Amino acid sequence: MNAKESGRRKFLKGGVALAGLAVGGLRVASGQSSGAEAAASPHKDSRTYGERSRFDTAERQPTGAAPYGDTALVTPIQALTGIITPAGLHFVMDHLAGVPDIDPQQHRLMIHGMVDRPLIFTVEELKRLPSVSRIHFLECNANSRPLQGPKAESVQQVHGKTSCSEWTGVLLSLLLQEASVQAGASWLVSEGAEGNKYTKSLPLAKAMEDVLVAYGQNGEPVRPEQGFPLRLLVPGWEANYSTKWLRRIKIVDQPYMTQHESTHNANLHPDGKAHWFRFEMGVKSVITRPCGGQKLPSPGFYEITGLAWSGGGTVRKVEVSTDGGRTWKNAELQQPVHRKAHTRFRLPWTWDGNETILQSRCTDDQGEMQPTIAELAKIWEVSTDYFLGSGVDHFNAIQPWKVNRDGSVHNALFS
Ligand SMILES: Nc1nc2c(c(=O)[nH]1)N[C@H]1C(S)=C(S)[C@@H](COP(=O)(O)O)O[C@H]1N2
Ligand SMILES: [Mo]
Repeated sequence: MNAKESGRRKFLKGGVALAGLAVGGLRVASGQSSGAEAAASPHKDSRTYGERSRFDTAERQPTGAAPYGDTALVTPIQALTGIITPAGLHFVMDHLAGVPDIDPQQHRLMIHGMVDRPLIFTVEELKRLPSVSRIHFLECNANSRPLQGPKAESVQQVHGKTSCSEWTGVLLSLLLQEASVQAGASWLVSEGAEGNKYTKSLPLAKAMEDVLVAYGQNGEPVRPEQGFPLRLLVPGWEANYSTKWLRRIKIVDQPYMTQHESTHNANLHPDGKAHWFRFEMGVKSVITRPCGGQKLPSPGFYEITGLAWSGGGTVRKVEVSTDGGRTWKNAELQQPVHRKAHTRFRLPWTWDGNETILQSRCTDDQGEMQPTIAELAKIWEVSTDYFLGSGVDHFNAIQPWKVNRDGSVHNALFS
């Protein structure tokens, strides 16, 4: 027997002795094995950059609700814990050109237009400047659009166009001060580096408030799908302002109505008028467990949990109803609650086995409360059926999930 083997034997013996000590106290697995000895992971070498377990199967999904047939992948928000979306599960919205393969050494960010000092930065030069890290959600304006058919049961398909990360970068206000913005400037146009030159107009006041030029996401460089090596991060606003693969910012004196934003981001209303620019995302929450498509195995205890957020500020309160809206209880909010960030809420619940409806509603620090679909229809002066149309944006109505006696959970938005 070599030294290694005898060491292993001693260890096994020691293990048996420990199990003996525990008898009577804990429920020990005496005489049983604790499962087969773990085989080596079949993955490629994961020591230099780790991979998740092969038993963890949560994935982004393509969604048929892609507004223009572009790449649209949605986050499995039902599988998330806490408030951070793992980078590999962050939702993805790309218009036409796909993800560019950018060498950060070659990449430049140019700031020009109505400025006294036009500037060009390399990524390394940006990293020398004072940085900030902030936790913020991104949400596509088309998120939560009511769906019909089997997809409507899936919280991922309906509400998965939102994700939340810790973003690190330089405040855009700092770069604009360096460039010295001229009097009369009021907007900027940002441009991405992909083939079709994604462009988007942004009011200068917002740019000076809390917008980031981000190079970091959850402790590592921004992922290629999210805009490597640089993206704009416009907190709380429709994610289409957050230009990925950012390479140019032009300071101007009016919105430019670029080809992309005029054809894709204008929002037609039933009266034939269109909203050209919409900004802040509304106050919203959704229960992610239990949620549509899931099945409760039996009556008994369940923790109800979900996510809440508001483009206008900070989540102050999330109420949960487990009786079809007759009574509401305050859920516990995971601390600290971050501004313009996903906020995790939790409420203990015991299911008695009867049919019921679960729903959550969020109130933010501006006093805005999430509406029911009937209230939203009133505000928009439309019938609730209007929301089944394909052009609906900024839909933030309360999401009811119906629990049937067999434990199955269904989307009850239209019942
Ligand atoms: N360069 C570039 N930036 C872009 C887009 C794009 O197609 N190209 N899509 C926008 C839209 S519509 C959304 S919803 C967000 C999505 O960001 P994500 O893919 O990191 O989730 O990026 C925005 N920024
Ligand atoms: Mo979007």
